[in-house]
Amino acid sequence: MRNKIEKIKDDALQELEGVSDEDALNDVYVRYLGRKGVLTQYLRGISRLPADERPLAGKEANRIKGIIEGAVKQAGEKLEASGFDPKDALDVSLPGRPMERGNLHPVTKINNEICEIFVRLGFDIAEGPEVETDYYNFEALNFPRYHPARDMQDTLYVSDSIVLRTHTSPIQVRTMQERQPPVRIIAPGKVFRCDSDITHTPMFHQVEGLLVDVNISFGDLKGMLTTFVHQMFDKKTGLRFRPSFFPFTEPSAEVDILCVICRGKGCRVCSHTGWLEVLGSGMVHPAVFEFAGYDTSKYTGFAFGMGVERIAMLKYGIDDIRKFFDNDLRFLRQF
Ligand code: 2U9
Repeated sequence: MRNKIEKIKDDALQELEGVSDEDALNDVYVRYLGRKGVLTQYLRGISRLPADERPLAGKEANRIKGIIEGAVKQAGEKLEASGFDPKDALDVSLPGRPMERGNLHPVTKINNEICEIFVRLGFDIAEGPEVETDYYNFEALNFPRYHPARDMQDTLYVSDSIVLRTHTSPIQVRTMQERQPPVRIIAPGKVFRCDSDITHTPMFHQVEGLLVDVNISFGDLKGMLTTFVHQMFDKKTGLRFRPSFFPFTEPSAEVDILCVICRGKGCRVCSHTGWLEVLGSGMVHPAVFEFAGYDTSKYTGFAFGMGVERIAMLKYGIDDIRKFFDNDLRFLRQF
């Protein structure tokens, strides 16, 4: 009996030595001194001993109970004094997490590249509001009242006469209203259209350009845009001007480059035509000059427009425009 009670005491004291938080201390207390604890059971067993052994065994057991209770109390005081709980541990000597280095969004990069090329060619950058009136977005650009582009299916209307701009052309209209030629500006910015699939998003970015002066010809337009394509892609990139139609330019032409994937042989990317459309252009329609109050007998000019995401897709070989807007860092980190 005596050996047994000594062992209970030694075990309890050893366990109390290793206690490092309040939960562990409570656990030791319950296992030794609780209602079903080892020592409590031992005390109950004394009543089954022969009558002459009971007084000594009881005395000894109570002495050990006092020792364990004292040790529990001491361990509790020690924990409280240290105020330390390993769960809250903070190792201030650990090195900090390295700062991640960010990078520009691919659309911002291509937008900057386009703008830099035209700034080097002598263009100024102009800006304007994203919420526009029907007048600046359509009327002053010679869109007939019932032109399909004005339809709700393409245009995001704020009210009957207020729209989210569908192109950055209103910037050029506002600039022409403010100043007389010579004008040589590019207009970058967000535009909005009610459209969504692998090549269209409801918001995308455009860079448009306008050059107005005396004696400006279609030859000037071709020279300027050929220089742009050679600087943006590659000096050897073949290009062609294909007749097109826009209400605000006449004549109009779309510019295609030789497919960047198959170099003209024909593949899935260029729909087996060998060519990829990169931008639209044309000589400014006299009606647009009339709206701006420019003398059409004196001035001519050319304009052009391109989708920034489309140029980025062609340059980086991306097949789905929506990847630019998913904000997936695994995609964005590649640029
Ligand atoms: C004024 C006069 C003329 C801007 C132009 C285009 C041709 C054109 C498209 C390219 C792809 C839009 O993003 S896109 O869908 N743009 O093809 N834009 S000429 O002409 C102007 C602009 C303003 C006062």
